[in-house]
Amino acid sequence: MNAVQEAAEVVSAQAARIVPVPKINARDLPYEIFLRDYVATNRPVVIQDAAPGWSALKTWTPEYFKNNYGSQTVEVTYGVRQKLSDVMDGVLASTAEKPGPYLHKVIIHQHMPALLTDLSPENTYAFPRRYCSPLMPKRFHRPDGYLKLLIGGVGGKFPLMHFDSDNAHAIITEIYGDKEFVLFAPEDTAYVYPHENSPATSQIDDLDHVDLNRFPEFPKATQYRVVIGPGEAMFVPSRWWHSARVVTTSVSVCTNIMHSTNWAGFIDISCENTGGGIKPSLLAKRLYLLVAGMVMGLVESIQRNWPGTSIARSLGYLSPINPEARRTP
Ligand SMILES: O=C(O)CCC(=O)C(=O)O
Repeated sequence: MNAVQEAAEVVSAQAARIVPVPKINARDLPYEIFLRDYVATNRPVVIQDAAPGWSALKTWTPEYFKNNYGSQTVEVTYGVRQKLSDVMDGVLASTAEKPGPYLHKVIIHQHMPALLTDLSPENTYAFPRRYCSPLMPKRFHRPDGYLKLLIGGVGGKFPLMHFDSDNAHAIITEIYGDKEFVLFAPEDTAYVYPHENSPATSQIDDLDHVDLNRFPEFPKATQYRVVIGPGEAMFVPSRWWHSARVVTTSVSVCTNIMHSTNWAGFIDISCENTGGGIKPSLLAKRLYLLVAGMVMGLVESIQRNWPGTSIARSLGYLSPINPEARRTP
């Protein structure tokens, strides 16, 4: 193929259908409507002004992290550990041509718990939170919500296009700067070329320069693109492929949502029988998860239908549908 043909191939890759992700202000998107129209239908949306009470929106700048956490050594990306002041220098020097580091391995409650007060009250759209439930099997139990800190400079990006494990939905709330998301629906999985031995990650790592010799079907995929800014939360439904790229130096947080809409898929994944044959332990696990899911579903509907009652308050911690329920002992 000559250079002209190559250029034409890149253009045709970029010409794949691009659809904007809807943005809706939180005042026009009550939580129940969010659940009904986006979570239950597994469609992406950006919620504007999703966490208006967060003081982080005023204080979390790159300088803030450098000044307050600069001496802390953190895991930046897979297996790479560095002092945060060095990471922040790299982030601030990052350019589209020479992207710096992208921090995505810091779990806030574990590594920088003092930051949690800046994220209070919690983003109400980041619920229900079955991960917090004591009924969740130990391996998946995340009492804190597993809130991740994400920081990158211009051109920096989350290292992989992927979908989240456990059939989880994700919600990423931007605090400082702007970040672009590109999403692909689960129906387009074949067109984004999952790795054979890692089926939740794509072989395509640069969406603007897709090699059509290797990935000829890519133009058949529909790209859902959106840039989010401070206060905006990107809802990524379960099994949706997503990649994130920094537009202007960016700080955000990310967590997962698990409830009735993605529970059946979670059971299938966590009880997958890779070896063949009947495995009684897997059948028992499946049965446990089915019953636990029913109990949590009941608790969620009690909280929805009788909010504020003592039964909703005393059971809410089994599957909190909002931050208040989570705090109930
Ligand atoms: O960097 C981002 O905003 C995406 C984060 C993400 O997809 C993840 O942590 O799984």
